[in-house]
Amino acid sequence: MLKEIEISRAIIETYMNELLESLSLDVAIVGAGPSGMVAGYYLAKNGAKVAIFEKKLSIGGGIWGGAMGFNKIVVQEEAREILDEFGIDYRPFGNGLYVADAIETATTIASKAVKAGVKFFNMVEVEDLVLKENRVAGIVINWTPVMMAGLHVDPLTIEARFVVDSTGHGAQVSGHLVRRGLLQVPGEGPMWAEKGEELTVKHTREVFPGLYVTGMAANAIAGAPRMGPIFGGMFLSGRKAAFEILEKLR
Ligand code: 48F
Repeated sequence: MLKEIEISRAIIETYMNELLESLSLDVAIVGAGPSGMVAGYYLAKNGAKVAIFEKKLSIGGGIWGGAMGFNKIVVQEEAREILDEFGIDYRPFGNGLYVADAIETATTIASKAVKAGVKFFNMVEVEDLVLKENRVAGIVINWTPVMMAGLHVDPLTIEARFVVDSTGHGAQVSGHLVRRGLLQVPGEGPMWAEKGEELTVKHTREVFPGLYVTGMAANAIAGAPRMGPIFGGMFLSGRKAAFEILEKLR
């Protein structure tokens, strides 16, 4: 017999156990876009305890819509090996460019990240950082609907050895240090695809003790150009952050 409260119990117990298990992490990634999910995948695959917090209901960030809703993405030669790592199909388009399906890309990266051990918490917004002795030591979380409704509800806290700001164009998590005068975020520059792609990987780094930036957030912090719907830099940025953090965790 199907009992409604048993269905409820199954969900509540399982979710709460995962949340409890994630109160103390090696790495808390904020934002389930391409750079955050790729970082999570490589971290978890190599033994780190990692969770991704995403404020929207859907994960995938800017992947789904390709460009202007045309749901294809472009990846350059340098990042093709990451499509291969995930087993995402692509088609050569000449000039060192490859085209992949946005839906396959988002779902495959998400699925491989979950299978590697990443815990996803969607509909959870990171509203602040934990800062102790001049080091980022965790994140402050709340339900997205609470934030949207502007309700006066106190948040919860997750402890992490490293936090990764993968929040995209707005570099929202780094913004919490900006408003305390601890960091500067000039914002991304206008479109220049080649430079933007190169710089997003270069600027992937620990911008404050305990805080890494990836993807478009890295360019926003450096005032570097946006690049539009080419995604190789996002993948390479996520992988770079993962391996640097893994090194530091050791
Ligand atoms: O924007 P997004 O896809 O970040 P990315 O990894 O990739 C950028 C590309 O999609 C694209 C591009 C390609 O060339 O330029 O734009 O840098 O994903 C960022 C995710 O972070 C979530 C947001 O909803 C999105 O899914 N996010 C933003 N702020 C918060 C957050 C927050 N405070 N808490 C939780 N999630």
